[in-house]
Amino acid sequence: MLRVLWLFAALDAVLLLDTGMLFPRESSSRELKELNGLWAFRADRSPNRNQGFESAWYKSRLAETGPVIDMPVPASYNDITQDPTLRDFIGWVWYEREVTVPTRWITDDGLRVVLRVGSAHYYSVVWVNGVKVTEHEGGHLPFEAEIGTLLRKDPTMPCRITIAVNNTLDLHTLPPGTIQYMTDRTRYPAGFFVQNTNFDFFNYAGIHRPVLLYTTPKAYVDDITVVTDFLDDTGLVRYSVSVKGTTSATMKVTLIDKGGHCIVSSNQASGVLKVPNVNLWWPYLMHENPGYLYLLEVRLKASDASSTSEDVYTLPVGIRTVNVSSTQFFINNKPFYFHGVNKHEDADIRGKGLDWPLIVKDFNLMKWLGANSFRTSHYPYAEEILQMCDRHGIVVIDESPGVGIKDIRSFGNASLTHHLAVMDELVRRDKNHPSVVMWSVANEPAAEMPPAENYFKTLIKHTKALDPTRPVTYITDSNFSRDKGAPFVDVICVNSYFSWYHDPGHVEVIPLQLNTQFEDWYGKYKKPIIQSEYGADVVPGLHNDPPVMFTEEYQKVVLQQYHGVFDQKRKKYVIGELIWNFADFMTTQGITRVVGNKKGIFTRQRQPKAAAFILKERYWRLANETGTLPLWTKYPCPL
Ligand code: BDP
Repeated sequence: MLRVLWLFAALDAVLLLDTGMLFPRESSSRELKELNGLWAFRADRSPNRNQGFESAWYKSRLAETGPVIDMPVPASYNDITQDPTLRDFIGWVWYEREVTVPTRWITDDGLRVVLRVGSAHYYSVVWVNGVKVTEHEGGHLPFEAEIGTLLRKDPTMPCRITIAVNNTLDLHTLPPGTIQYMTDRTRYPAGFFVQNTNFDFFNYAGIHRPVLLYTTPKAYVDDITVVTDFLDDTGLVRYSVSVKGTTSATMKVTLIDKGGHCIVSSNQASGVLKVPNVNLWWPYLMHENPGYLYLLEVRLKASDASSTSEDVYTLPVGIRTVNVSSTQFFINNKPFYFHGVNKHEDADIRGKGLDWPLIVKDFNLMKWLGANSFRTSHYPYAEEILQMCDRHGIVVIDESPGVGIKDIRSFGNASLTHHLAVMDELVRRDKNHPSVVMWSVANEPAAEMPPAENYFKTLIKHTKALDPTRPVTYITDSNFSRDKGAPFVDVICVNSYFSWYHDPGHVEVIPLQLNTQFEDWYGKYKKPIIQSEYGADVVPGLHNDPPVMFTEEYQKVVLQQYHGVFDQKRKKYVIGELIWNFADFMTTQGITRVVGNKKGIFTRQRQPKAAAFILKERYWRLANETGTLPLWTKYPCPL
C-alpha cells in the first residue's frame, strides 16, 4: 500500500508546460509523413543578418528571394559545402520545403495535423504558407505546431514550410556564449565578429533531427506519464493520461507483454496497473534478458453530436526502480556500477544530424566494448537514441545543455528562468524512458562563483519536483573545496584530467591525485561518486614507448593508472567510471586541438585505438564480476 501511495505522490509532480510531447508514432488513428531529405537553404549574409525578416523571405518561395542551395535534413549545415564562411556562419539561415499533404487530411476537419521538428539549433521560427506557426528556443529538444486549421483556410495552396534557424549564443542561452565585435580597423575588416563559447565541441547548427507531419483526431491523447515499481514478483505501473480536445471521453488502457498478451487493463485515465510475474527492465550485462519492454496501449473514444472518433497511442514501458544510498546506486534494488562512456552527437559531414547507420554502429561498438551506460554529454540526445537504450538496456545519464556556464552574468534570473524551462522540456520528453536513471543539469559550471549556490539549489530542487523518482546531479570539475552546488546533488560526478591538463607527462601522479580527489569528495559529502570524465588525447597511429602525450601508449597507461584506483574505491563508494570520450569529435579551432578533440577511444570514423582494447577487457571483466552476461556471450567478450 505504501508503495502505491508513493507512486501516486511521484506522479503528482506536474510539469509546468501545458502540453505533452509524446514521440510521434503511427497507429490506427495516427498517420505520419516524414519530411526528411532535401530542403532549399539560404544563409542570411546581410551585415545585421536580418534581411530575411526585413524582406519577409517566408512570404514567397525561398528561391524567389535569392540563390538557394540543396540542404539535407536532418544534418548540420556546417560541413556540407566547401565554403568556410558557411561552416563558420553565425546568424539566421533559412530552410524551406513544399509538401503535398494527402487531401483527406484537409477535407476531414476532425483531424489535427501537427508539424514537428525533432530539434534545430539554436533558435527557430516556423511559418506555413507565410503564416508564423511557432517559434522555439533551444537546440536539442523537439517543438511542434498544429497546422491543420491553417491548411484548411485555403485548400488550394500547397503546404510551404519555412524554418529560420539562428545559432547565435548569448549570455542567457544554453549553452551560453558571447558575440565579440572586433573594432580595430587596422586588424579586422568592418563588421568582423566572433562567437565565443566555453565548451569544447563545434557549435554545429541547422535542423538536426527529423521534421515530420502527423495526424491525430481532434480528441487526442496529449501526454502519458508512467512511474514504475515492484513488490516481490508483482510489477506496479502507475500511469496518468492527459487528454485534449474533449471533455467527455472513454478510455481503455492496456498493458501488453512482449508476446502480445494483454496483461491487465483499466478504464480510468489514471491508476495503478498490477503486473503479475513481472519481467523487470534490466540493464545490459546485468541480466540475461536486458531491456524488457511492455507496451501501454491507450485507446481514447470521444463522441460529439455527429460523430465518434478513436485515438490510439502505444507507449513502451520498462518496469524498474532506481535508488541511491550514500555509497551505492541501485537498479531494481541491486547495486549498479556504471562502466560506460561519454558521447557526443558528432560525425563527419552530417555534424550533429541524426544518422541511423551511425546510431546503430555506436550501439554495436558500445556492446562490443562491454559498456552498460553513457552520459548524454553535453545536451539531450535524439529520442531515437534513448529508444535504442530502452530496448538494449543501456543506462543513461540524461544531461541538459547547461555546458560552459562560466560567466557570472549567466547565473542571473534570465538564465535561471531559461534553464528551468529547459529542464521542464527535457523531463517532459524523457520521463518515460526506463534507460534514463539520472538527470544531469549542467557540466562543469563555474560552481565556485557566489551566485552558483542559489542557482543550483533552485535548479536541482525544481528538477526533483518535476521528477521525484530519479536522482539529480551536475557534473563538476575536480575543484572540490569551492564547489557551491555539490550539497544539493544526489550523486557526485567528477571530471578530472590528471597527467593531462595538470602535470602533463607525469602518469605516475595519477594514483595519488585520484585517491585524494575521491577521499576529499566522499569525506565532505558522503555521497556516491561517479568518475564522469577522464582520458587523454591521441592522434591515432602515433606511437612512442616509453609513452609520450598524444600517443596510443600514453592513453593506455593513463587509463590503466585510473583503473587501479577505481578498483579500490568501487568497493567503497565509487559507483561508476565513464571514459572521455567514446569517439573523437569536432571542436572549434584552437591551439590545443588538432582537427578536433582526440580523446576518443574510437576515431571519429569509429575505428578502435589501442586503449579501446584495454577498456573492452576491463568492462567485460567488470560485467563478469558484477552482472549477468547475456545468453549470447561468453567471457571475456563476444566476437
Ligand atoms: C572536460 C569537458 C569536456 C572536454 C574535456 C576535454 O567537460 O567537454 O571536451 O574536458 O578537455 O572538462 O577534453
